[in-house]
Amino acid sequence: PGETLFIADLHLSPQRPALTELFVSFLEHRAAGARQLYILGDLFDAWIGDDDDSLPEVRIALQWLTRQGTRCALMHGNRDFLIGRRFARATGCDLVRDPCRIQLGGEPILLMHGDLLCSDDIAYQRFRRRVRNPLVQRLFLWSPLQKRRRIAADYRQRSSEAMTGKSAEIMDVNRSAISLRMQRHAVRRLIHGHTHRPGDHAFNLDGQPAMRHVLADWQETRGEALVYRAGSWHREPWVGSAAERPEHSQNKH
Ligand code: OKV
Ligand code: MN
Repeated sequence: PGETLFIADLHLSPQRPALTELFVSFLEHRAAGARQLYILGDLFDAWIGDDDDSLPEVRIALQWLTRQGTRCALMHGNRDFLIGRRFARATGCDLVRDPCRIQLGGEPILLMHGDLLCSDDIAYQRFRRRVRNPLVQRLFLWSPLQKRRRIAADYRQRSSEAMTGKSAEIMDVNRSAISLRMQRHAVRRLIHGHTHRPGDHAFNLDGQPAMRHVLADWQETRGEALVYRAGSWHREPWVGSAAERPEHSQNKH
C-alpha cells in the first residue's frame, strides 16, 4: 500500500537555484505522503565530497521528508557517485547499489542509473572505472576541498570537450546490455535514467513481454516522476506548487 515514486537526473547545482526550488517543492508537496521515493542517480550535477556544504537546502528538505515518514533511497549517478554515508545519515536516505533489485506488488524490478548500459561509450567506461576505484576515491577525498574543486573543474572542462566528438548513438544505451542485465537479475521490468530520453519501451525478452521505463531529466520549469500506485504505472509532471508560481500570487493587481 502507498505510492512509490521514481525520479532521476535532477542535476542540481548552485548555478540553477530555480531547479533546487522546484525539487524542494516536489519533496514538500508531492513526495511527502508517498511510501517511498527512489532517486536513481544524478541528484547533483557534481559532488566532490560530503564535506562540501553547497546546497544545504537540499539536505534540509530530504531530512524533513524522511522524518515525516517517507523512505528515500538514493542511488549514485555518474556525476554524484561520491555521495557518502555522511550525507545519507544526515538526510535519512538509504544509499542503494547500482543495479538494485526491488519487489513491488510481488513483481521483481531492476533499478539502475543507466550509465552502465551505455557500453558503447568506451571512453566514458574507462573514466568510470578510474573514478570508481576505491583507492583513487580515497586519495581524492583526502585532498583539501580547494584542490578537489580545481580537479573537478578540470574534469568538467575536459569532458565537455570530449562530448562534442561523440555521436548520439554512442551515448545511448546498448540493447544487449539491457537484455543481459534483465536476464541476470530475472526481471521483466527495468527503470533507469541517465540518457535524458524519457519513455516507456515495451519489448520482447526471451519471448515474453518486458518493459523499460526511462526517467526524464529535470528542467527549471518542469520535473517528472514515474509513479507506481495500486498495481499500475504512470508518469507525472511536476511544475511546482501553485502557491509558489508568480501568476498565482495574491499580490498582483
Ligand atoms: C562528475 C563527470 C565531473 C561524467 C576525481 C577521483 C580523480 C572522483 C573524482 C572529479 C569530478 C566527481 C569526482 C564530475 C562526473 C565529470 C566530468 C565528466 C562524464 C578523481 C574521484 F581521479 F581525480 F582522482 N571526481 N567530479 N563526468 O565534477 O562531480 O560523468 S565532478
Ligand atoms: Mn547520468
